[in-house]
Amino acid sequence: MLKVSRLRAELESERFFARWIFREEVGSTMDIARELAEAGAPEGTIVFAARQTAGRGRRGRGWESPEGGAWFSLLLRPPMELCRAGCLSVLAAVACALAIRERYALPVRVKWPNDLLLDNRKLGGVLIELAAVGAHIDWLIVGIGINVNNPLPKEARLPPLSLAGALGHSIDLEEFFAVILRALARWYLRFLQEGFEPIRTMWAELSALEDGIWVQRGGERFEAQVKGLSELGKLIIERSGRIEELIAEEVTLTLRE
Ligand code: BT5
Repeated sequence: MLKVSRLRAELESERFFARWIFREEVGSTMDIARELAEAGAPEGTIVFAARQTAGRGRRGRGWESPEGGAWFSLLLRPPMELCRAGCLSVLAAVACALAIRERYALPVRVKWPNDLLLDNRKLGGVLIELAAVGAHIDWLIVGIGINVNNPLPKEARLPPLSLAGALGHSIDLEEFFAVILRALARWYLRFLQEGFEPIRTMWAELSALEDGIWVQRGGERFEAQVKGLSELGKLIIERSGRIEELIAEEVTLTLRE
């Protein structure tokens, strides 16, 4: 069980987190965060759940969330255009990967747009949901799921892995949250001040997409070479000699063996 008072104490100096909501069990933390966002909750509102009964991933996929893992949603109100939303998914993945690398000395990598990988196994993922007013973001919820001490799904798109599994022992969940949340707050505030460039640079160092990839887009599947990340967080690829940009919502990528 997450000890809420301890987590609060760990993050006392972190002014960014405006409001904390803890639940034992929810359908999805995304739904609660969305209701709060629509009711005008401030940036920095965070919703945690010990377990989710209907956790979700991207594109209608499910997310298994039994007790022992880190399942939460963070409400942001970045004052920017909708076209920059893709940057936030990359920001969240990069911040989590760096935090885990620093604290647990594990070589976590990021797979655009939203996976956290360790030895090509899936440690966690990021899900973004948002609403716009005109061309601007009204609210944006960063949903993060990371396998920590929890049992893993029997079947998954990528072989799953937990931090406890990687380290060979269970870890202190409150400390884990504190490490992750601190990194998210720092990178987000830096993003607001300095833009996407520092994150893009880190992404290039952490990316698991070094070689060729398979791209699944609608009914189409093709091989491509990764060239980098655009200023808007889109993936730049080369396909049969032509440069294209991929939009996160439209594609699923597989690493080429
Ligand atoms: C993701 O989706 O990776 C985004 C996951 C975001 C989950 C968080 S938890 C807090 C917040 N509340 C929510 O309801 N969601 C967010 P995607 O790339 O689409 O991966 C989904 C796929 O991963 C599934 O189809 C499964 O194959 C696999 N999967 C499900 N549960 C998993 C787990 N615990 N660990 C590893 N893989 C899993």
